[in-house]
Amino acid sequence: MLSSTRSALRAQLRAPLAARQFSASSATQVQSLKERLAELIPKEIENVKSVRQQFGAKSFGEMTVDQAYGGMRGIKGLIWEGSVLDADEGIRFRGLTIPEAQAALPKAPGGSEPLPEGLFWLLVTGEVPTQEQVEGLSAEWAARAEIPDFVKELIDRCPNTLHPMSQFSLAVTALNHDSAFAKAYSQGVHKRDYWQTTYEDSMDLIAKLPAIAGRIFRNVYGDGKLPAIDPKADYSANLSTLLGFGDNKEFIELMRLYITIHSDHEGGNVSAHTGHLVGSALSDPFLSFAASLNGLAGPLHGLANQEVLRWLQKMRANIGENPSDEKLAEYVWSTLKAGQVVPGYGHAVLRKTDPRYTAQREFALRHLPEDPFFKLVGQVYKIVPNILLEAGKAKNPWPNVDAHSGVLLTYYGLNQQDFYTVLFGVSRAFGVASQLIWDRALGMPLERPKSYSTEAIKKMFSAKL
Ligand code: CMX
Repeated sequence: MLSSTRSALRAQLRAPLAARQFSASSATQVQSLKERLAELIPKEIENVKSVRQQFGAKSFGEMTVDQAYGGMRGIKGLIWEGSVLDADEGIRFRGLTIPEAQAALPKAPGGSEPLPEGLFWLLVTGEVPTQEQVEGLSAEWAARAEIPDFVKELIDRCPNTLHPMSQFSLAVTALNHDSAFAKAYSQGVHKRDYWQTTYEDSMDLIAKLPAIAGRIFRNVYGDGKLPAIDPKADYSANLSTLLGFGDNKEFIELMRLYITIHSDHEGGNVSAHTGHLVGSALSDPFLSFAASLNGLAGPLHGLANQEVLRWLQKMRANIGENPSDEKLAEYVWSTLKAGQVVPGYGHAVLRKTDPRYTAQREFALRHLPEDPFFKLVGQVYKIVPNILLEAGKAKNPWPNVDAHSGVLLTYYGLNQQDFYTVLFGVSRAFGVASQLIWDRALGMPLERPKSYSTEAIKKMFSAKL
C-alpha cells in the first residue's frame, strides 16, 4: 500500500461524513467497494423486481402449528443475500463453499488463509476481489479503527466481572452516537439513499471492532494498555496485535481463517436474524448489530464455543488427560443424564459435520497435529455422534463450528474462554453488516410476522374438526 494512499484515506476520514467517498480517483486507481456497490445496486433492484414479478405468487410450502411452537424450523420466510446453508453440504458464501472460498480469496503475502477483507467484498458484491481491492479495504478499516474517547471510558468503567460479551454489546450500542444513518434519517434523507449511510456505518462498525475487542481483552485480562493500530497491517494482523498476539504469524493466520468462516451462516440463525429484524425498524447498523451480539451471547448459539472449552476442561479434571474411549463415553452420557447438552454438537439446520469444523480441524492438522488437547477433540468426535444417535433426540449428532475453535485459541495461549464469543462477534459483523447494506438498498420493509395465542389456535382448528 502506497503511503500516499494511506494519507489520502486519513484525510478523507477527517472530512465530514457526507464528503467521504473512498473513491478510486482520490485514493487509488482501484475501484472501491462503495463504487462497485453503486454500480451493482440499480441492477439488483431490477433483478429483485423481476424475481418478484415471476415468482412472487409461488408458494414456499405449508406451515404447521408444530413449526410455530417448534422455533419456526424449516419455515422459509427470510431473504439473505450473502450465504445459503445446505443441510448436508454446509455454508456457501455467494455460491462458494468454504474450501472454494479458501482457494479463491486473496491472501496476505506469504500467507495461506483467506483475508476476511476479501470475504466481506464477496459477501457484499458476490464477486472475488483483486489483491489491490483487498489491500484498499485493509487500509480503509485501519484508517477508520479509532473509537471515540467516551466509548473507551465506557469500556474502562465496566467491572472485570462483567462478561466480555456484555461489554462488547454496550460499546457497540454506544457507537450509535456517531451513526451517519441516524443523522441522515433525522435530516430527512430520501429512502433511496439509505444504503449510502448504512454502508458508512457498516464500514465504521467493522473497522472499530478490533479496538473494542482489544480494549475489553486488555482490561479484563491484562493491564489495560493497548498498542496502536498499524495503518499498513491487515485487519486480522491488527486484531491479533491488539490482543497481544501480533508477533505470532500462525495466530494471525488463524484469525484470518476464523473471521472468514464465522462471518455468515445465512439469515435464520439468532444473531443474523436479530440484526436483520432490528435493522428493519431502521435502527442504525450499530444498534442492529448490538442486538445480534446479545443473541450470539446465548449458550445455544455463539457462547457454545466458551461452553465447549469448559466442558472439555471439566472432562479432563474428571477423567484425566488421556481418557480411554469407554471413560470418555461415560462422561458424555453423564452430561446427557444431567439434562445438559453436549456443547459444540448438533445444529438447527445442518445434518452433517459442519465444514467450519472441518476447516479448523485441517488447520490443526497442519499446525498442531501432536497437541494433546487437539487429539482429545478428535477423540470426542469419534465418540459423541454415536452416543447422540443412541440417545435418540438430537436430529444432528455431528459437530458444529464451536466444537473446534477453543482448542486452537488455547494452543496459541488465548485461553480466556469468556472472551471467545467476542471473536465470534467480530466475525459475525461481516455477515450482518453486508446484509444490512442490501436490506436498505433493496428497500426491505419492516419485519412483522403474525403470531397467535394457544387459545386462538384452539379456536381456529377445533371448529374445523
Ligand atoms: N446435546 C444434547 N442434546 C441435544 C443436542 C446436544 N448437542 N443437540 C440437540 N439436542 C436435543 C435438544 O436439546 C432437543 O431436546 P428436547 O427435545 O428435550 O428439547 C432435541 O435434541 C432435539 O433438538 P434438535 O431439533 O436436534 O436441535 P435444535 O434445532 O432444537 O437445536 C442446537 C440446535 C444447536 C441448539 C442444539 O443442537 C444444541 O443445543 N447443541 C449444543 C449447543 C451448541 O453447540 N450450540 C452451537 C450451535 C452453533 C452456533 O450457533 O454457534
